[in-house]
Amino acid sequence: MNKTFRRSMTKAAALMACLFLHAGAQAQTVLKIGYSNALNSHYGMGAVAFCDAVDAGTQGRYKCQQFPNNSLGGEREMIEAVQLGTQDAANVSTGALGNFVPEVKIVDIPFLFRDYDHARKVMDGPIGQELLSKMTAKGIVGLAWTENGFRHMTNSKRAIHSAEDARGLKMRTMENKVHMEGYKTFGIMPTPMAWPEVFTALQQGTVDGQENPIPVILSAKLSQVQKYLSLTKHVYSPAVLVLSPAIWGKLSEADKQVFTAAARKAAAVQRKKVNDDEANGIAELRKDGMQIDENVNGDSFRKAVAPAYTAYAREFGAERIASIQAVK
Ligand code: EAX
Repeated sequence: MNKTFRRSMTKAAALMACLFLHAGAQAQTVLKIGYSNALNSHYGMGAVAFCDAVDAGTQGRYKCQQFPNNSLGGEREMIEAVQLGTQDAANVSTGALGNFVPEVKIVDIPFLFRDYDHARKVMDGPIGQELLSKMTAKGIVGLAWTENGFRHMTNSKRAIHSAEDARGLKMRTMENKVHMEGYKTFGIMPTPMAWPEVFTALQQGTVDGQENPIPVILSAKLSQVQKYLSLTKHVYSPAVLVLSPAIWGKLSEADKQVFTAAARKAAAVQRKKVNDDEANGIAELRKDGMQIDENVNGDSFRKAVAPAYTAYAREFGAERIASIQAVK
């Protein structure tokens, strides 16, 4: 055998091996999914449910690697990475999302939603669907609204029963203008900060308090650095399962349906965990030493925020706000 012949035989063998491998095992894509809470939190449980359903629905062609606890960065970084396609999926709150998709900011208005039933109905209905579709133009595929929960205030200074008690407290907020405008009417000093920095900031006293849903307060063990919890329920915090357009663009129609259904499954699992944490978390946090006010004077907060609704109406349209409030 001459050299050239031998070389082309080796090439042919390599090609055959390649083709054989392809026929034997389907190509597998591993999706990186990130979020800001622990694997056993509402976010983690939702992400795992999403990935299990995607795996099953695509016969193992798509699997996930979980990146809990801000391991891929804060929510702003994760959204940017999903746009770029350097991260495949994320479960994020709307905290930073409005800076990318201004239309979604409307759902961050304090005291817009009456309760969980109301919020979930709006997010799953035509208004929520329309907001998801607005993300596409910004390079984000919003698969389904998931959930963070109603936000409550914690702090290290004093019990907050009425809005007057909140006056003067320095509180970390998300990087969210709608929240900050609203919270100013409570007399607090809003200090925007990315979530990964919050525990240390509370520990070191850079801020007096923060606000987050029970599942986050539990998962992040904020009871170690905060004495007071008030169930202010001052704003609903939606979350969303987002996918990179780079992945979405590669999916067949059938796979797209699998991914969308998987995200809805994730939302159901996540909301169930929010319900469970709301039901059992208060007792746990009390056991951890927190002093908890379960009967906050909600009217004092609603009254305080009322004037801010003029600005919200100017920004989002009074009719649009009313159409959300009107959902029964
Ligand atoms: O999990 O930044 C925040 O406060 C958000 O609630 C975040 O999702 C925490």
